[in-house]
This record gives sequence, C-alpha cells and structure tokens, in this order.
Amino acid sequence: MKEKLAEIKKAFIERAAAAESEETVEALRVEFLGKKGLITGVMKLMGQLSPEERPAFGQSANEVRNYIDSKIAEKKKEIKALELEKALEKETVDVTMPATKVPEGSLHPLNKVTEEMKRLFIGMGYEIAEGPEVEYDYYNFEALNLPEGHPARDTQDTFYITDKMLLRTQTSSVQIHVMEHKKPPIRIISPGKVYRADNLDATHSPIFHQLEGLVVDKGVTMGDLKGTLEVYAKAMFGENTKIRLRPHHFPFTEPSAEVDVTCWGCGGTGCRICKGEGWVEVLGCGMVHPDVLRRCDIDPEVYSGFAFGIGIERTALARYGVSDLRQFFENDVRFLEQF
Ligand code: 2U9
Repeated sequence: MKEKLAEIKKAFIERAAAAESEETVEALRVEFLGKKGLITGVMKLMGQLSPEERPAFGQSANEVRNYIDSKIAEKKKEIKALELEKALEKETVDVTMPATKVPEGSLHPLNKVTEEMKRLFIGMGYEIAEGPEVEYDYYNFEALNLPEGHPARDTQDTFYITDKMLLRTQTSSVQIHVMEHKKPPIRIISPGKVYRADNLDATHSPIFHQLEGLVVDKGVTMGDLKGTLEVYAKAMFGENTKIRLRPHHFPFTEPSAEVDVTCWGCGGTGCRICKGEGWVEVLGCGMVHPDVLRRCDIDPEVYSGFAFGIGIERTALARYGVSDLRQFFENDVRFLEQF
C-alpha cells in the first residue's frame, strides 16, 4: 500500500509538471484530492491493514495529501503570475506610436453667433431666459398687442397645434412669462427657435432663430436702448460701426425703430453687400408698449422698458458672407467646417 502512495505521488509530480493552465491544475486537484480521488481511494483501503500498521500509513497518506495540496496552490499561483505577465506584455502601450487622429468638430455657425451674442449680453448683466416652443396664442400674440384678427398676424402665420396652441413665431412669449413671474428690474435675453409658415428659400425658413432682449426698470429710456445697441453693433460688426434708428411700427413697442449699421463691407461708402446704401438693417427695437407691461401687472406709470429682436440667421449670413440660408440647415460638413 505504501508503494501505491509513492506511485500516486510520482504520478502527481509528473502530471503537475506538465500542467500549464489553471483548469488543468484544478482537474488534477479533483483527480487526486477530490471525494472520489486517488488519495481518498487509498485511505478507504486502510481497513485492510492491521491496527498496528494503520497509524504509520495514515500519517504517510496525510503527508502525500498535504504535499499535493500545497503543490497545487503553488502551481495555481505560478500560473496566475505567468498569465498576468503575458497579459501585461500583450497590452503594453507603445507611447512612441503615432496617435490616431480624431477629427475635431466645430460649432455650427448659428450656435457660434448665438454664443457670441450671449457672452456679450451676459457681460452687460443680462440673464438668459428660455421658454416653450409650443406656446399658447395668448403669450405669442394677444399679450403682445396682437389680438385675433390683427393684420400683423398675417405676416406671422404659423403652425397650429389646436385653436389656442401654436409653434411660437417670436421668442417674445418668453419675456411675457418672465414678466408675469418676476417684477422689475428685469434684464433678459431669450435666444431660441421660432416658427413661421414660410416656404424655404435663400432668405426664408419655416424654422429660424431669434435672440430678443428686454430691459424693464424705473427710468429706462430710448437713450439706454440706443447705447446698448451701439455696444452690440460694435462688438458684432467692428469697432468703427455706427448705428441709426429709423422709425417703424411694431404692435408690442411704442415708439419702435428698425436699426441699421454702417456696412461692414465698405464702411458706409456703398458696395455689393449694402446694395450701394452704405447701411444694412440688422434688427428691430422699441420701448415696450404700456399695454404689454400692464397685462403683466407692471405699472407703466412707474416702470418703462426697451426691447429688441435680432434674427440669428440673418446675422450669421452677414457675418460670414453666406449667400443662401439653406446652407445652415443642410449640415454639409464641407460647409460647416469652414467656421
Ligand atoms: C416684449 C415686448 C417687446 C421684441 C422686438 C423686434 C422689435 C423685431 C425682428 C428681428 C428680426 C424679428 O427675427 S426677426 O424677424 N424683431 O424687429 N422684436 S421689438 O419686442 C418685444 C419683446 C418682448 C415683452
């Protein structure tokens, strides 16, 4: 029986030397030490020995078992270390290899001018206000002095969700929401998408972007409006830019004006950009109509305000010399990567 133990140990040593994976070592453990393993097998035969022989045999069997057990643990550890070494070797990063070039994106030109405008007005103490694009008729039209049947609604035909809900035609609705909830002083800009039932061509789109501004406080005057627009025009179109206000009519402002800037192409002498005029129209503005303030529970005897509206597409067309507005929406990378 002692020979049998020696045979088992010898067989184990040979097999263990050849084992190269954790699975093979585990299989060896089961084969030699498992419940139905070789060692358990010889232990069962102990009953055939005389009582005198049993203790010595038991001790030898235990020694072989402990030997196999520790060798298996040792072998597993060795294999693990070897595998780690192989993995590290395989996964080594060669920092001297040339990197894969990740194509760098750029801001969309509409976002670029919007961001520029936002930065400028934030610098002047304005806060950004946002609101829903699906709006009630009241906030888009009625609150802004455009009751049902008003002729100016024809120029702002839009997409209706229900009789009373529509896609906003101007971001002025946002300012009405703000004035309903916040009392003056108010100094906000509302950039965002607006919708109109227009056909898409080189200068029109059913979806476009606006940035409107609103300032309401005690003693706000047309002079404040003009000063603000001068700062805007110089930042947007160049330090030497001059502005002029031409009287106009908007239902939500009184008095109202359209604003021209000296042409950035010729400086005012006349060129292709300004069609020989020397001036280019860039935005609309005015003093907030007292009825609009009143509807928002702001007393026009105490407070006054100015507002202005800027078309983002129109500004971007001018800024970058783009001739067709549709290019902003086609998402052709060859066009977009130029900005
Ligand atoms: C409130 C009161 C008044 C916003 C204004 C304009 C003039 C204007 C156009 C510019 C180009 C629209 O995108 S465009 O076609 N906008 O001319 N917008 S005054 O007046 C307001 C806004 C909010 C409560």
